[in-house]
Amino acid sequence: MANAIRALAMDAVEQAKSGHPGLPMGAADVATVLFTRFLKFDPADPAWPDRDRFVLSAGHGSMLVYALLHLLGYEAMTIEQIKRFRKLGSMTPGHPEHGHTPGVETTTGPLGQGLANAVGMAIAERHLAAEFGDIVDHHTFVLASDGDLMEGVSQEAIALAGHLKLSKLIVLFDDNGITIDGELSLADSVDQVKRFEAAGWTAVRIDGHDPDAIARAIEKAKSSTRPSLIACRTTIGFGAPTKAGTEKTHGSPLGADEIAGAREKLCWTAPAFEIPPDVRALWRAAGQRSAALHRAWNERLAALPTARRGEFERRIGAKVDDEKLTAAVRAVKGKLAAAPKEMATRAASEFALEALVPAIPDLIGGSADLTGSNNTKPKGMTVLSAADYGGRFIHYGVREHGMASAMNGMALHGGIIPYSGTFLVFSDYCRPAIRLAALMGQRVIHVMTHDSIGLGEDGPTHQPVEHLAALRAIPNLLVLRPCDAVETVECWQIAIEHATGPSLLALTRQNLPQLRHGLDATNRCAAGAYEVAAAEGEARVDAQVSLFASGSEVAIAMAARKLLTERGIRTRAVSVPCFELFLARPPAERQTIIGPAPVKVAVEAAVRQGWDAIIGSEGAFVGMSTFGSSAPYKDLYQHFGITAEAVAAAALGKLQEN
Ligand SMILES: Cc1ncc(C[n+]2csc(CCOP(=O)(O)OP(=O)(O)O)c2C)c(N)n1
Repeated sequence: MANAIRALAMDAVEQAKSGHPGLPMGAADVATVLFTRFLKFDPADPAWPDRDRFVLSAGHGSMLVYALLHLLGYEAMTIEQIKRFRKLGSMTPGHPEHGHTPGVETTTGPLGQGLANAVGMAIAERHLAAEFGDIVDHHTFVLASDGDLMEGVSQEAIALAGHLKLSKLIVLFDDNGITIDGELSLADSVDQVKRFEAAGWTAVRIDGHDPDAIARAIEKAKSSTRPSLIACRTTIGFGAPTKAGTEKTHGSPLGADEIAGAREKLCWTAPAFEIPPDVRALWRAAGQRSAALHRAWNERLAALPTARRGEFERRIGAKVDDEKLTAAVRAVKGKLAAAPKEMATRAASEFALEALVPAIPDLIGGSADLTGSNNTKPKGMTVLSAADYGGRFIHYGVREHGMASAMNGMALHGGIIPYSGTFLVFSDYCRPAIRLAALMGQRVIHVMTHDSIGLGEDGPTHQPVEHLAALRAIPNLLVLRPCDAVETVECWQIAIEHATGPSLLALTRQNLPQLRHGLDATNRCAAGAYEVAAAEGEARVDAQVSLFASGSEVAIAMAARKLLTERGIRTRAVSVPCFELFLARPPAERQTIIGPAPVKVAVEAAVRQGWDAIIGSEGAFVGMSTFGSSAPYKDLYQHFGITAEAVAAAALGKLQEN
C-alpha cells in the first residue's frame, strides 16, 4: 500500500517535470499506517467537523497528500488530477492549498507554518470540547520535516503546545537527515527528542519503515497526557536505487532510469499512474474505516438539545449571530453618543470588546505578552489554560509568529474567531502567518497597538513607519486604522463580519478626541473612506482642498481644516480607515469621496507609499520618510512636522502652485 504512494509520487513528479518525490517516498510507510489504522476521516465528507486533522507541514511533499486523497477515495482527487500535478487549474498545485483541494486542512509550503497551525487546531479542539462536550473529540496529526523543525516558529509552537498540554496533538517527524543542501549535519545538530521533551512533550525515536513500530508509537501517543513527538527515522526517496538517502530525491524528478530501478526494487510492476486492483481495494476499504464513527457522531449531534445543536452548527458553519453583533455595536455607539470619550483607540477597542466578547462566543482573544498594552482582555474574560480549556483568553507568551500561526489553525479548525494582540511594529514577526491567512481567506483578527511615532518614548525600534504600507500590500488583508472610539467599534464590526479574510486593527497608544458625534446607525467605515467634515459654505460650491487621513492623524486633518477655513479656504476632511475597502468601491463612488478639489493633501504618521492611489502623485503628503525617535509623542509630532500647521502649509503651497 505504501508503494502505491511512492509510485504515484515519482510518476506525477516525473510527468510535471518538477516537484518533490523524496518526502512522499520516504514517509509513505508512516502515512500508510496513520491513514489506514488511526486517522478518523470520511472521504465522503471532507469537512466533517469531528474528523482528525492531518497537516502536512512539509508542504513540498504535497504528492504525499494528493496520493493519499486519491487512494482513499476522495471523489475530487481523480487520477487525472494526479496526472495534472502542478498544472494550471488542477487540484494538485505545487504545495497543498486549503480551500482549493478538498481534504487539505491548511496551506503549507513555508516551513514551520503547518506545525504551528496544528497547535491552533489542537487548541480549538480542546476549547470546543470544553464547550460542546463529546461531539468534539479528535486528534491533530502533523507530518513535519527537518526544515519544519529548524524554523524558529517551530520553537514557539512546540513551547506553547507543551505548556498547554495539548495531548491530542501528535507530530510525526520525518527524520531523514537530509535537506536541500545535503546532510542535515551541515547545519544542524539538535537532538529533537530532547528538545521536545524539554518543552513538555513525550518523545520517542522509531524506525519509520517499520509499520508495527509506527503503530505502537501512535497508539502510545494517543494515550499520553502531553503532546507527542514521534521521530520516525526514514530514508528520503525510499526505493530509488541510486538516489535514495540523498538530497537528489528531495526536489527534482528522479528520471526514467531511476524510476524503472525503483519499480524493480519495490517490486511494483504496474505502469505509471496505475494502481493494481487489489491494492486499490485495500486503500478504498481504509477510506471507509471511519464511516460507522461518522454515523455515530451524526446521532450524537442529532441527540443534542435543539438550541445546543443549533449553536454548534452556527459556530462550526462560521455564521456570526448578526442580531447579537448589531445589538452590541449599537450599545457601544449609544454609550459613545451619550458620553463622548477622549481615549486611545486601543482603549476604545477594549471598550468595544466589553460588549462584543459576551455577545460573540466565537471570539477567542489573546496577546503576545502585551495584554495590558493591547487592551485585548476585557474584564471578566477568563484565561484558556491546561487547567481550563473553556477559557477564552490566551496568554501566548512572547511568541508573535507562533501566535499568528496558531490563530490561523484555530480559524481553519472552525468554530472560533481568533483575535490577538501585539505592537504594530511586530507585525513583521507575524507576517508569514498573516500572509497565509490572507491567502487562505481565513477570518483572524490582529489587534496591533502602538501604531506610530505616537507611542513616544520607546523610540524608533518600536515605532512602525513602513508597516501600514507593507501590510496594505498583502492582498486580501483588511488594514483598519480607526480615528476615534466610534470608528473603532465600527472597525471591529467589519473585522468580525469579514468572513473571507484576515483583518488588522492598527490602534493608538495616545489619546484621541472623539470626532463622530450623535448616534450613527450606519457603519461609515465600511466604505473604507468617508467625509468626516464637509467644506464650509454653500454645498454646491466645490471645496478647494481635500484633506485625507487615517487614525490619529484625522484629528490633525480636522485641525488643519479649521486653520484653512479661517483663512477663507473651503476645506473638507476625509477619514480613510481602510484602503482596501475604499479601493474596492465602484469608481464613481470613489471619485465622489475623493472629490474634485484641485488640492489634495494626505496626512499619516507613516511613509507615503500607497497614498498616491487617493491623492495622486501630485498630491501633498505629510508623514514620515525616516525612522522615528525616542521622545514624548507630542514633541515627535512637532519634530517630524506632522502638525495641523504643516498640513495647512502644504495645502497653501499647493494652492499657490496652482
Ligand atoms: C520558510 C521556508 N524556507 C525555505 C523553504 C525552501 N525549502 C523547501 S524544502 C526545504 C528543506 C528541505 O529539507 P527537509 O525539510 O528536511 O525536507 P526533505 O528534504 O526531507 O524533503 C527548504 C529549505 C521553504 N519551503 N520554506
